[in-house]
Amino acid sequence: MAKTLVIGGSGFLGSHVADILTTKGHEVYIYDIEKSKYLSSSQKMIVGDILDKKLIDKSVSKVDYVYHFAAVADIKEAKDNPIESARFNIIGTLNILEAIKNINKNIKFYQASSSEMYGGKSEEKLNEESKFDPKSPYAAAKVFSHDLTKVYRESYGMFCASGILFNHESPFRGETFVTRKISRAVGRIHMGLQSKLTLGNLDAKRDWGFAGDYVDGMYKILDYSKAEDWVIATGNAHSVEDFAKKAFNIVDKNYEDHIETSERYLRPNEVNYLLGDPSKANDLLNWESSTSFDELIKLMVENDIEIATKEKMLLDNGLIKPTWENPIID
Ligand code: G4F
Repeated sequence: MAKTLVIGGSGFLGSHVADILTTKGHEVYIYDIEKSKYLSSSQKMIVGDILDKKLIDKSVSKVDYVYHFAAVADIKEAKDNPIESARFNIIGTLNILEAIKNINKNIKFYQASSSEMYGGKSEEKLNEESKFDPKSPYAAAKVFSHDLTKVYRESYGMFCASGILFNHESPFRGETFVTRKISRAVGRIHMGLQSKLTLGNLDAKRDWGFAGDYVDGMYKILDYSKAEDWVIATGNAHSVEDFAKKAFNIVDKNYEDHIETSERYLRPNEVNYLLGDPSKANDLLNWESSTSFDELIKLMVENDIEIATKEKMLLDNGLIKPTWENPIID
C-alpha cells in the first residue's frame, strides 16, 4: 500500500488531497501544526511544526509520497506577518526537500505552487513557461519554493514536481477569500440575516476552478512518468463582479442592491488579472477542470444557504446572538 505524507494536511487544499488519497487506498499521514477537523479513522495525524527537523525527518522516512501545502495562504495575512509566513512558505520547503534528499531520494514530492507567482499584469494566458513577477511576500516566497523544487529535481535527480494552481474554490474555502465571502453573504442575505456585503476591487479577474477537480490534477502530477511543472486551471477568467452577480442571481437578487465597496479591502500592489493555460495538463495528464464557473458558484451558494438556514433556526430559538451586519472577518 502506498504511503503518503500530506504536510499542511489540516488546511483547505491539504484536507481535500488527504481525502482523495485515502479513497484511492493510500495510507495517509497528515502533518500539520493543528489537528485536522476532517481526520478520518484510517488517517494518521502528526501534529508538529514544519521547522521541527527531527519530526519532519521521522515523518518523511515512513512514506513514498510527500505533498507539501503548509503555507500562510492568505495574501493579506502573509503581507501583515511576512517573517512568520516565510517560516512556512520558504524555510519549510527547504526542510522537507533536505529530508527527502538525505533519507530517501525515491520519494515523490509535490510542491503547491501558485498562479500568484505570475503577478497578473497583462491579459496573456499563462503557462509553465510564462515569466514570474511576484507582487506580494506570499508570491515571492512561492517563487522561491518553486525554484527550489526545480533545483532539487535537477541537482539530485529527485522526483520533485510543482503544480501551479490557479484559484481553487469549494464550500470549504476559508471565509476571508472573496468567493466564499460572497457565497456566505448571499446565503445570509437570502435568509434575512444581513443586508449588505462590503468588498474591495470588483474588477480583479481570476481563473476560478473547483478545488475537487484540482485535487485530481495534483494526484495525476505525481503519477506521471516524469517530475515537471504543471499549470492547473480552467482556461477562463471572470471578474469579482461577475462572481457576485451570478451568486446573487441564484437567490433572485440584484447584486447592486447589496454590494458596497471599501478601500479597506483594496490591495496596495494588486494582481489584476490571472488566466491559466492548462493545455499541458490537458494533453499529457489527460486532466481537465470539469466543473463550470456557474456550477461552482451554485454549489458554494447552496452550501451557504444551508448554513444560513441553520444559523437562522438557532437565532429564532434564542440559541445564538445576532451577529453584526457584515460578519465575515477580513
Ligand atoms: O479570494 P482572494 O483573496 O484570493 P487570491 O488573492 O487570488 O489568492 C488565492 O489564490 C491564489 C492562487 O492564485 C493562491 F495562491 C492563494 O493562496 C489564494 O488561494 O482574492 C481574489 C481577488 C483579489 O484580486 C482581491 O483583491 O478578489 C479581490 N477582492 C475584492 N474584494 C477581494 C475582496 N478579496 C478578498 N479576499 N476580500 C474582498 O473583500
